[in-house]
Amino acid sequence: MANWSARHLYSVKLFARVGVWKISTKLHFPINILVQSLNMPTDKAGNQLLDYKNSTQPDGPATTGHGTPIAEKDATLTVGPRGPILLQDNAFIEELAHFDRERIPERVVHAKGGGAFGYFEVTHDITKYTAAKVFEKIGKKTPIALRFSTVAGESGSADTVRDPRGFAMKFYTEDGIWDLVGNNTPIFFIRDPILFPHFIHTQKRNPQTHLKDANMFWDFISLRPETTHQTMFVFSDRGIPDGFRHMNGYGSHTFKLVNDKGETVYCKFHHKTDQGIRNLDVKKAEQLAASDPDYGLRDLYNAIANGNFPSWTTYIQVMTMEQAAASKFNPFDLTKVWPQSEYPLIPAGKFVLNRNPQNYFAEIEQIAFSPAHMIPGIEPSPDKMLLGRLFSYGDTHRHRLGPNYLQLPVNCPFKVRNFQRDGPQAINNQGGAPNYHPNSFNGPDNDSRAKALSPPFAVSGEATRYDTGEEDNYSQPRVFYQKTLDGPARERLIANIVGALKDAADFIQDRTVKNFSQVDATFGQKLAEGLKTQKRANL
Ligand code: HDE
Repeated sequence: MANWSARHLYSVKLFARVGVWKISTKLHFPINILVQSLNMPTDKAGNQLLDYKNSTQPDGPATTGHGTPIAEKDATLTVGPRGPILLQDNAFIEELAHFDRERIPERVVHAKGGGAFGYFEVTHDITKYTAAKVFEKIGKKTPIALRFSTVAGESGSADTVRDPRGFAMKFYTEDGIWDLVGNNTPIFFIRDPILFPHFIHTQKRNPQTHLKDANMFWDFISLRPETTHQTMFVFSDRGIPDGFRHMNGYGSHTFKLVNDKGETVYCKFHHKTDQGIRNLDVKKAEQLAASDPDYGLRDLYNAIANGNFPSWTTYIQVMTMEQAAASKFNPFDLTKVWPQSEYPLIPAGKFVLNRNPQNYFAEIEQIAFSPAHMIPGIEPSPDKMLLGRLFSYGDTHRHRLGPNYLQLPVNCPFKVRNFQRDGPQAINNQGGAPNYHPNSFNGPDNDSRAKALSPPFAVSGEATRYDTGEEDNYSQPRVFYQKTLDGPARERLIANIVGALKDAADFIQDRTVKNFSQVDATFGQKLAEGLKTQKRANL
């Protein structure tokens, strides 16, 4: 049994991470020729089944789930041609029973998304900051998975809505899985994780009407002005990226890096798109939402299937412990960026997506990211949002995918040796290895390298609940408004906010305008004017 498990896992992994690359690259050329000769559209996504047919042989008999051939696939077992159906028709019962269980809970946020596979390559030496094996030496390649998503909509919602985009990366390293679960924005709406379920409720449907509700959204935004920076980012041009390939990704949080001497620095991760930033204008995005709501998924699939592999360049920003202690702003506040003039981008590597999923459900729906999946050399910082997330993701996966979600092929690391056993769908149950620690029977033990790369750290302060709502909410948004955006971009920002805020109650509009006025008086004034014009138009 142990051998079977090991072989099974090995072959599944090989299939998932290596084999499919070979299959897909070999096949594109002949399929294109065939598609053209049949006068079919050349869109690879639209031709997926045709490609499948042309690359395979007829598959022999269909079987039941337990692998026995089925005599007649398209008819139930009945008494006479007009029925009734016999209970002994196991093939039929099994088919319906499985169908009844086909859906798993969709992600509570980031439900709509697409993803792909590829590799990360080190291009610059950052070993003076981190001993993480993924950054070990220039030229080193690590297999990766990446899932892109929108945040608020359901699994069937449009890809071209105004929303942050998820940018979740999984690195399959020899030291285990490292997940860098970021967004296309370097900041976030809130800085205390206790507010997250509330903030998300305002993005989702009103519990009575089951409709999106402008009052819920703008009420929360205006009552918690720490949302100002991210709200401005999302209502700027970058709020509707053109697909997933033309946007940057960010680790967003502050992390701690540890080098092989046990020395630590704080760090942020940035991934800049090599395709160039491209955004959709509002009209085009609305049209696409109606005509091709899966625009982002289709674009990604076709680009990769056509050998036009998207890539990104990874940089880090580094802050020493001393700089962090002396910093004027809180370096662990997720609503703030680290100014690049003070903390310049340091190049580290690049990554390429060169394989589409072989099966969406197995590899993308079931992929499970967690900020708690870190590897020696990369540690959490005191960022409260990050610490809140360390709990939430594993918890949601146990609910969505079950307690053994880490044994699914797309999630499993190259090697696991621990004392966890059993539970639903236990695939790698670790054979006869001891299931308790300490033991005298060759069970796994402590790792001195991991210990050295996890040096002790000091914490101090008085424990209480600190409401951080008023911690300098406007100075960075002011820089964004006055320096980052040019005149036309500011006008579009104002028009975009007016277009959404006009649906909220007057008192909420007033409070929101008051907040934005604290960023810049003209900004507030123009918003107020825009809202007035809207009202006049509606009379
Ligand atoms: Fe998430 N988030 N999040 N989030 N998040 C989830 O995990 C959560 C936050 C992000 O493609 C969930 O598997 C909390 C920031 C991405 O599968 C859930 C908090 C950032 C994805 C969850 C945050 C993110 C998720 C839902 C506040 C960017 C999709 C399903 C402390 C830096 C990953 C799931 C994928 C998904 C919780 C805030 C990014 C519920 C509690 C900040 C890209 O666990």
